[in-house]
Amino acid sequence: MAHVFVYGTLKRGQPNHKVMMDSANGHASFQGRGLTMEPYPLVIAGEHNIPWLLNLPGRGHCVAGEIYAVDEQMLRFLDEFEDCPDTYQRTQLQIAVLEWEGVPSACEGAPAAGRTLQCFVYSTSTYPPEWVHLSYHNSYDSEGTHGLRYNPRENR
Ligand code: PCA
Repeated sequence: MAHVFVYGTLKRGQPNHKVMMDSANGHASFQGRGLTMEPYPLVIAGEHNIPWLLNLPGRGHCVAGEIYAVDEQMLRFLDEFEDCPDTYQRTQLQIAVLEWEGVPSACEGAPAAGRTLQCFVYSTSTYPPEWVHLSYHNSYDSEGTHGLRYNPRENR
């Protein structure tokens, strides 16, 4: 079992959330909401308006997202889905827990709101340099006021 922090299209209500809920891909269970401990640039880029966390700690904002407990099968599926390591790279980040719905904090090793947790995250170090000059978001919503509508994979 591993923890994955998702900040983009994999979140609830976002265009790719369904792949995490499909048991054919493995198992993922929502644990809570979190925030990156360090600021990172979260940009929406490219012709398909895809969200990217640029692996440039110290710039941008602390980014909000969701924490999932996933099994090995789901982790492998997500690696493939995110074209890791060619497009996104999966690294570990320290995440501050904002709200926790997972096992109660009385249970050994379970975090509570206000605690931090190491999570896998799909970010990128292999982006075009001009992306650094895009607007930095602190939370992603494909329908946000930025107007950069995500182009779903099935439409490409
Ligand atoms: N999917 C992954 C990375 C960016 C994206 O759209 C996520 O939601 O965290």
